[in-house]
Amino acid sequence: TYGITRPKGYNVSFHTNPEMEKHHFGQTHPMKPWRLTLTKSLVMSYGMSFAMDNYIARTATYEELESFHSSDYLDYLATTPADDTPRDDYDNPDRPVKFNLGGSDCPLFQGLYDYCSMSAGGSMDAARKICSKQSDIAIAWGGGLHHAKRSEASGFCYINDIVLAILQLLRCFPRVLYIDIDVHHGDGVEEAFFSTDRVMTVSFHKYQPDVFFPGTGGLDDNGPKSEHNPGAHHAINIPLNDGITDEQYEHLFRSVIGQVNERFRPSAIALQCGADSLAGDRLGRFNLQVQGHAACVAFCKKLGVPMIIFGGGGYTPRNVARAWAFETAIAIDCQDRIDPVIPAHTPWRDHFQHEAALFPTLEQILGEPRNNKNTAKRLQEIVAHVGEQLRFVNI
Ligand code: ZL4
Ligand code: CA
Ligand code: ZN
Repeated sequence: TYGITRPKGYNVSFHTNPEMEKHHFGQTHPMKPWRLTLTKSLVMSYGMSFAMDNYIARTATYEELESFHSSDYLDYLATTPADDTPRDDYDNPDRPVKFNLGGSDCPLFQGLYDYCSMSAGGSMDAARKICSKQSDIAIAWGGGLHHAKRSEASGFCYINDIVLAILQLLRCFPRVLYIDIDVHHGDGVEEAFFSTDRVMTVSFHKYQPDVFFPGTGGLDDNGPKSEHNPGAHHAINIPLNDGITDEQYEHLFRSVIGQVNERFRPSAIALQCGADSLAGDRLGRFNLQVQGHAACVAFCKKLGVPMIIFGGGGYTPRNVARAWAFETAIAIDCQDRIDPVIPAHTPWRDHFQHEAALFPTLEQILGEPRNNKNTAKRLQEIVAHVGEQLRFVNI
């Protein structure tokens, strides 16, 4: 092995479900659950499993899903064919699209309900380990599906595992900080906690209404200010442009999250680590390297509060696996001891020999950089606006 040992003084748990990884959204759909298999294969090849508590995620029960979602919606979701149904039994093009289920973004695929309950089960298990203090950091790469609404699927997300996990955390912690570094706006989580001051949401994302999904999350969108809403000013949005670099993003992240931490004093953190903010992502627009993306995880860890780390987007699977494996290393504090050259015995080196020759390390990712359209002036305005919002926040 690589001599990876347990971190001293704290515990990390790793929640996965190999059954979840086998599901398919369809041949050319960008969401590939097997990126979770790649991630786990890298984590195991490095010997990181020895430094964590490893759990096979439970499937969340209907009652658990009902703590956020409506029963109308869940009932319809549950009518999707089980894993073992032959395809032609349900592949009905005339089936109406209800609750946004069945379009090209959120297709009805075989085993969908199981896939959703496994994703949610992993995130809820992670939350329970944090609540019981058995884990200080709990990792659920199969979660992070931030667009799902109470009664609606949206943007490849059907069940909002993050909302379910935060609802668990709220049973034992007074204040939860939600941070979202996926390239898309974390609209479902933001909306779910619009009316409480016990959750603050902060999303960094590409923002260009009518062009880039979902089109919400402007700088001035800070939660409804109507009728003494305690949740007002508790939604922070960091709208960005194409091509943001590691240096800019890291500086912005430190300034924003540093200020938020001082003012809101979270008792737990929920961090969505969507890897579609990396350079070369099939859907993303940013220029982040693994180092820049992972610096966000390292910064949050240093705040010293218990934390759940979720996955999310990420559409260039080998880059996703690199980032999430490196971020797992940060969680167990072995990032300076692992060899950045990906071990020769990982299954993915066998499968992707060509790429392994060109990009043999964890940090090096494939993809052309994009033109940077973020000016220093605009980023300063953003930081200033966050400071103004936070003046309304009193704990
Ligand atoms: C695809 O190739 O912007 C779906 C979706 C399926 C297969 C073949 C069907 C071809 C790109 C995306 C038709 C595809 C038309 N297939 C998709 C407004 C849209 C309507 C749907 O990371 N068309 C919708 C959602 C976003 C839209 C992003 C990010 C999730 C997350 C967390 C969700 N939806 C325009 C697009 C393809 C597809 C190719 C696609 N969909 C790209 N962006 C979207 O935040 C997990
Ligand atoms: Ca985001
Ligand atoms: Zn995304």
